[in-house]
Amino acid sequence: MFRIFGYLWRWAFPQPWRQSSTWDIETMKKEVMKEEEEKQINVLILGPVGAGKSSFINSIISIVKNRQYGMAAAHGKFTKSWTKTLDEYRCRNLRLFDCVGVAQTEEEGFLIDDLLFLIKGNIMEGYVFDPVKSIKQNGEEGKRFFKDEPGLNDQMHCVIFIVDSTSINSTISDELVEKIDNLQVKLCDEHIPRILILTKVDKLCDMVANNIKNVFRSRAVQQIVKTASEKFGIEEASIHPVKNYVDDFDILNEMNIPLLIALRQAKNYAEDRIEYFLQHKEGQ
Ligand SMILES: Nc1nc2c(ncn2[C@@H]2O[C@H](COP(=O)(O)OP(=O)(O)O)[C@@H](O)[C@H]2O)c(=O)[nH]1
Ligand SMILES: [Mg+2]
Repeated sequence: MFRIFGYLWRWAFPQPWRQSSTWDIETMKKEVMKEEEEKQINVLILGPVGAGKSSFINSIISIVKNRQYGMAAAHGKFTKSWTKTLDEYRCRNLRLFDCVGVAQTEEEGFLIDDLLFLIKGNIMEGYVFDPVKSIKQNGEEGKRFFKDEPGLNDQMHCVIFIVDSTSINSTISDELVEKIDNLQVKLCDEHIPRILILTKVDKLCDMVANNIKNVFRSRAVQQIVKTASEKFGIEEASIHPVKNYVDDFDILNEMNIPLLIALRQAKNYAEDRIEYFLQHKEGQ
């Protein structure tokens, strides 16, 4: 009898598969968005069209402003790349770069070489990316926009891959997985950290749709994180399930926490990267 009751209890109230250190929003906000910070942090947000990149940027800025923000327009109906090149959004000391870069098909998106140059800070603002020719093969135009010795502020300090969680088991293309794979190898060589954000977890299971607080209790979300980890070769601890602000009117603590947990890791990794770069440079 008790055993059945215990089973039902665990079924109704599953233990969290990931312990989040706190659901206390003020502590989280202070940790992630320190007002006094001056060091500039550049984060490149990469992912296919429709993955939720613009919505993620809107969500982060909404949390900081404590009201809805919609400048990083989320164009749900467009299937082709809207963010043709690179859009920059500033949020305190954080610069978030919205970039399609990796796409579902081989023809779309950027060339891996160009992406790497962009991440290392070699490509100057205003350059129009060519889908078939890398900047190095782009003659005079390429030379004009190529910076040989980029400084710390020109570089991306962390890369966030954004993928729609509902695509993991179905529509995600081999090309996209391969492109992210190839890029990861290069990022690793360059000591540039990366994390993966899985959006739209509200569409994965009703328990999360009803209450985002269940995100770390949902077995469906846990399973998707595991599958994504295997698919992309990214450790589970660097994969973050989130629900973006899309049709939500109010800014809510429980919505903010998973988003801030993801951003906190990106910022921490970015700071580690900056430290590494400075130490490495001094050692030269
Ligand atoms: N349900 C749900 N929809 C989302 C979420 N994030 C984005 N979307 C929707 O997915 C579509 C594409 O989002 P968008 O941010 O434009 O993707 P982008 O092309 O990567 O910038 C839009 O219709 C968004 O409203 C999410 O977490 N949950
Ligand atoms: Mg977009």
